Order: sequence, then structure tokens, then C-alpha cells
Amino acid sequence: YRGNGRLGTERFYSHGEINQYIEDLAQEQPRRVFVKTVGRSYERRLMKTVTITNGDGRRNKNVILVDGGFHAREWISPATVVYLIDELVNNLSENADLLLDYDWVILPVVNPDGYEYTQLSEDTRMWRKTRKPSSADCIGTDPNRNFDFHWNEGGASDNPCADTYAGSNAFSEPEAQVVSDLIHSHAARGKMYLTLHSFGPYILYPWGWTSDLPDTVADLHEVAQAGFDAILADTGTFYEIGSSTNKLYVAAGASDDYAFNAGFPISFTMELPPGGTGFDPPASAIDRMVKETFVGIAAMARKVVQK
Ligand code: ING
Ligand code: ZN
Repeated sequence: YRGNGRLGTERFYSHGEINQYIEDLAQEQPRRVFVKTVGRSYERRLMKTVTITNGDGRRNKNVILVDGGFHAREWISPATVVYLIDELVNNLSENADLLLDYDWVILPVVNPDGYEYTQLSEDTRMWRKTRKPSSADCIGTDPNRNFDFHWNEGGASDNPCADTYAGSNAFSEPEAQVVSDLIHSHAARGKMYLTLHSFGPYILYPWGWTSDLPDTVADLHEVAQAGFDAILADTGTFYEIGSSTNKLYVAAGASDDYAFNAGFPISFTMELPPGGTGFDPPASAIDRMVKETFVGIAAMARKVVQK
């Protein structure tokens, strides 16, 4: 890449390139950036988190946990996570408030096997799930239906060939287990969990398993509103805000419900704007989309930090 600590927004990157990029950042800024291998995917790809700090050496700060790439075809999600990493690492002066009392823990690609599969050919471009065989005839589980909270109670399929297959059991997928471990290891100091999907645009909060709203819905809505306002002012993109079930559909076993239940007081699924057929904005759209989304994420984080 460019050697200025930035990966660039002109194209989508492979999982290997993204891993290499965060390793390079950690080498360049060893006091501020820490990479950890937190697991392996079914096809044994290394799953690495990057933890970004302001380098003051203070330990046990609050945590904002971000992931992307749950669903293979939603390439704009890892691209946005990469840009978020770029900004937090290389633009400390403008983002200092976001790192004063907070560390950011980021997993750019939750489903690397699926992500790589969609990069193979036009035929595989729209794959959603993981790549572990789910039956004699079919492959893959929906990692965002595989979490052990009201697992498979609605909006998920028992059919191993379906795109929303919940899995043979909760956490049947190593990739979902990795995210669960991250959630639990950071829950005590976790203030916001953010998972990036495509496509919306929506900022969704729990619950996905029921149409009931959490007791703290006002807090959730207030933080989401900060993101909404910032993005609208920046580019005019109009997000919708609400609970997953009420804005979209019932979907039990998703990661945001799981993180919220585990102790993250703010937990969002951000569905980025559509492009192409919906899930596949072209490379020419990356720059504008990732910058717009960063404005929203920063505004939401600022609201959390000020609370
Ligand atoms: N959408 C999400 C999905 O997993 C979602 C929507 C998020 C539902 C959180 C429930 C909870 O279906 C996409 N595009 O993946
Ligand atoms: Zn998705």
C-alpha cells in the first residue's frame, strides 16, 4: 500500500491485504496500535483484531468494539472499517477526544472465508454465509443468526441451504464464536458495539428477536440520532433509525442483540447505503461512502464519550 499508513479507497482489498495492513500499522506505531490473532475461520484464515489507542499507556480504558464483514458480499463493510482504522490511527489530532478515555477494538472481516469466496468470480459474488458445509448438499451458515441469544427463535431458517440458516446449533460457526469471545472479553468496559452491514441505510438497535423495545431505548435512539444528524448534514444521506425488528424484520441470533445482552449499553447494526444491485456498490463509490459513514460513527462515538 501507500506507506503513509493508509490503504486508500480506490478499490476493495482482500482479507490478506487487510491483515497485512493492520500488521504494518502496528509495526509503524507500536505504542498506539496492537494486533492480536483472536481465532481462525473454518478454512483456517487468521482472524486478527486491531486495538487502537492514543498511546498514553493508560490501561483498562472503556472500549468501543467494531466489526465488519459478517456477510461475504457486503464488501463496503470491511472497506468502511479499514477507513475507520485509517482515521483513528492517522488523524489523531482531529479524533483525540475519541481516544482519550476509550480504546477501539476492531475486527475488520468476521467472515473471511465468505469474503474471499465472493472475490473469486461473478458467480460467487452474492454469497452471504460462512463456508463450512452445513449438510451433504449445502454450504454455509448465516453468522448473524448463529449467536446464542434466543437462537433460532425467529427470522432464521432450519434449512441448511437457506441464506439465513441459523446453524446446527448456536455458535456452530467458529467465526461467530470469535465475535462472542471478543464481546465477553470487553463487555465489562464496553460502551458501544457497532457491526457494519449492507444495505440500508439504517441504524438499527436491539431487539432483533422481538418487537419489544429495550428499557433503555431512549439512550440508544439518542446516540443513533447523533449519527443520523451528522450524516445528513455531511452528505444529505437520510438514514432510518429504529429497532431491527421494527425497521426490518424479526431476526434472532444476531450479534447486536448478543452484545447488548452481554453488557454493551449501546449496540448498533449499521446498514450502509445501497449501491449496484444493493449489496455491491462499485469501487468508485467507496471513497464517498466510507467518509460519510466515518462522520456518522464519529458522531455516535462522541455522544457515547460525552455521556
Ligand atoms: N441485514 C441484517 C441481517 O442480518 C439485521 C439485518 C441486523 C437483522 C441485526 C437483525 C439484527 O439480516 C443484513 N443486510 O445483513
Ligand atoms: Zn449483512
